[in-house]
Amino acid sequence: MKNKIVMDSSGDLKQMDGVSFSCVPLKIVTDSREFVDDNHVDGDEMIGYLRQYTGKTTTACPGVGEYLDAFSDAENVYCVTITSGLSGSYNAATAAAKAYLEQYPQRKIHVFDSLSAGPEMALLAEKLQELITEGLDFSQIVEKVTAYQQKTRLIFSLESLHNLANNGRVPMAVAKVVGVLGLRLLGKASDEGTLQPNGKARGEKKVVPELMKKLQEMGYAGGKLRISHCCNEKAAMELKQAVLSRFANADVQYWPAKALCSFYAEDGGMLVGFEAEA
Ligand code: X90
Repeated sequence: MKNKIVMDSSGDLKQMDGVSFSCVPLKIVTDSREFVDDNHVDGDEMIGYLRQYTGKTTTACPGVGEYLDAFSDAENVYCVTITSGLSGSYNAATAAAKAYLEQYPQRKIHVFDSLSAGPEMALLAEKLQELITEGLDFSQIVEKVTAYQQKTRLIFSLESLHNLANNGRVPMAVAKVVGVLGLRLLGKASDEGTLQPNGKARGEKKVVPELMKKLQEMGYAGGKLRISHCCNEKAAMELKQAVLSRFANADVQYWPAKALCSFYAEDGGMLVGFEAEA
């Protein structure tokens, strides 16, 4: 196998066409159950279980061994992880890359710290897929995807930050602001790859118009846009329609978040990755 894309499960992709691809699962762990975020986990069932579960829940990033298994026997590995600002996944992948090169010095591997999550990671994987298919060599691909990453952004709308706060990923004070009177927290991935609140939507109806405003403020001008949603296909569809009515030729897709992003984005949450012009 010549080229392979490896991404952790927070990228919300199950498979990719025309390229070798592996998704390395994170885990959601409760006292009585463990949900491995692979292609078999039933996200809706997990959300249902967690709704009635009152104990402590944590998450775990993939281990070095899991990354090594995913790198497998590829000559060129391109690995994309969730932000190192919120997870140990990037560190595990980097340690695995080091071990891989020690074992196979003639092979090549690059680990991209997405500084993001969900659909922005998917955009990076799609760019890798495109450049691999065009037949570019390893160093050109790394250079182009690194440059591309400067143009991609992530924004989101969250109805609850309970799990983020309980797991120390946002300050409790930020989480407390939401969860009142249908308020949704809007935010973006900061340059450091952490969660940066930047607005509120009062009620579900305001979410799509507010996200449209944010998109345009942040330089979206009709490029690729990807949406992951947690049990909120309605809002994802509405956002797609709103984007297409403003930018008729935009390439917009949406899909359900896998388990890790569903756990943190929670019921109703929506993540939007997009290409910015500026
Ligand atoms: O290593 C682990 O246990 C995983 C920890 C992941 C924590 C954050 C996941 C965020 C998922 C929520 C909103 C988007 C925030 C993105 C900021 C960069 C999605």
